Amino acid sequence: MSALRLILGDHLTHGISSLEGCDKDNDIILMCEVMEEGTYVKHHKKKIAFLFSAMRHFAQELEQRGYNVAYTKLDDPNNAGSFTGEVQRAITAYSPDKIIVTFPGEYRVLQAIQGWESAFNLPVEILEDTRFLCSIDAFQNWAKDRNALRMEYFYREMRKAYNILMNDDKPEGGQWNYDSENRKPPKDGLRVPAPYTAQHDSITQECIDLVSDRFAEHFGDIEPFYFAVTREQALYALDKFITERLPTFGDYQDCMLHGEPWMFHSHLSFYINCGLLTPLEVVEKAEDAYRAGKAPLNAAEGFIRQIIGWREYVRGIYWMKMPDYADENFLSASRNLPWLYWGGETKMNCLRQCVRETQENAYAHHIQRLMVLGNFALIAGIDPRQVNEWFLVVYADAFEWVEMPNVSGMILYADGGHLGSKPYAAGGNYINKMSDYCKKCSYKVTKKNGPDACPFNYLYWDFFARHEDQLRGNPRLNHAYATLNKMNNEKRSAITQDAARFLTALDNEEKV
Ligand code: FAD
Ligand code: DLZ
Ligand code: SF4
Repeated sequence: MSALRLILGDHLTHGISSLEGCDKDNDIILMCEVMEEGTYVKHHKKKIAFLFSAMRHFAQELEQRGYNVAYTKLDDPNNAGSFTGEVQRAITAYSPDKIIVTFPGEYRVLQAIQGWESAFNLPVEILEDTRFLCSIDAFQNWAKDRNALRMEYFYREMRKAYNILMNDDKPEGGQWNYDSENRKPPKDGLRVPAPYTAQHDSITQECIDLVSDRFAEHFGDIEPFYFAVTREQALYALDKFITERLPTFGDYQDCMLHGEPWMFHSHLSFYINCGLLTPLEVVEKAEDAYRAGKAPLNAAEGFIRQIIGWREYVRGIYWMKMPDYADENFLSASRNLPWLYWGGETKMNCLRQCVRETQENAYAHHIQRLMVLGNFALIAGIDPRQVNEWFLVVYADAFEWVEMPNVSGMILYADGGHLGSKPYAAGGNYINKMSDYCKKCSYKVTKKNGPDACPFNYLYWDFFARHEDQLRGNPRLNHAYATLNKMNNEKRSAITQDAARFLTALDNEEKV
């Protein structure tokens, strides 16, 4: 008996379930770089080079551990171009008795895998992805009897189940959540530590050259390239985060500073999502730092909540709601994604900064994704399919299971409130409070109307006015609707006219 064990680009963990019980003498480990995965959406160049290099390094480690690895490089002349084609080729070459694969991170890939049993007339075992702390079934059990799903309650269950930041059966410090302590605005002279920059070896250089050649027209800068591509490097990046950034992670979690793309965030999502790090080990390191007195509770709790709370929660929602999730559009948003998301010129400094940093780094931190890029997409009424595609393309950590709930659920309210209790719409004031972007902007954040007023200000009210029928019944929006309804006709018509003028210019690809 021999098995063909397929390791996908986000399965790069030595303890992955598809390697369990492997017969090193007879089983074949298949890994493949395929054009279909690189182009079904046109991923950022850095994302592709990162994944290819991490895959090649992982394959090398597997070989060193005695596995038989069949690795297809993208430029192999025999490359069949897709997972299905490569599995077919491996079956012809090795005649395995069965195929084993860990549950994939995208519904599209799951569908392809589910077709292999009949296509190849071989048993296919799809194993649980045990790197996640909550299985898909466990999430559905948790969700099934609830009218409304809320991350906070799910998160508490996870804390208890894994005994993380617990004091017997009570939350450490007496509170489950220290979010209110995590919203400090940036103070003058705030010093941000330099981010981890890995040196690249010949394998990474080969991937950079390959991507520059084959994906030349894709969005994004390929160099400089500083991602960790091995577990050893990713562990180093983790340690560096724990010592240098975690202590202030909580305080400045929501801050944005001109020219500071990394802030006090961990920049570990790429490594966790592709498997170089596991979520549990990252969380345990953060808890250890807190227990050793090296990080305050608000920082450790805030960080841990993102991983065992949000990360697991969005995955649960994705698998519970797919495939219909991809088509949801509660607010019937239909505007085309403006060119400025691809680097087109804009006078809005916040958007310009966030897009430029995304282009350079294949990374933007959470508050940039949520409050600038996402908030604008929401209040400008951009088509969820196009917004989802953009977010899947541009970030090196983007896989559909995590990207789609954040986009359709968290920023666009396209699911009508399944993931979050209200749309995350905000005017320019919030961006001004949490960043220094407005100081260098052509628009005036303090002005509410007129050609030089911050567009976020009137688009915000125009959004609530446009969607009054769908949103007014939401108790969390009572305050917003009370304020809107107190506005006199003159004010309301100024908002409508400014929004119409701005959105027409946006649609005409004028520089706004
Ligand atoms: P940190 O701020 O240091 O957070 C620590 C870790 O918590 C992250 O590494 C990540 O694993 C996890 N995390 C934090 N927030 C979330 C969240 N909302 N959902 C899931 N995990 C979370 N994250 C992705 O991994 N891939 C995506 O494609 C992605 N798309 C997003 C799209 C939008 C519109 C928004 C608002 C958020 C998105 N996120 C995504 C979540 C979050 O922005 C990123 O995980 C985070 O910015 C990664 O940077 P970091 O590692 O420095 O995170
Ligand atoms: C994103 C991506 C890219 C660009 N290329 C590959 C690839 O060549 N081979 C591979 O195994 N995976 C790749 N991936 C990740 C997949 O598109 C997909 O997200 C995961 O396989 C889902 O588990
Ligand atoms: Fe962004 Fe408005 Fe501030 Fe300009 S003024 S940076 S558009 S929030």
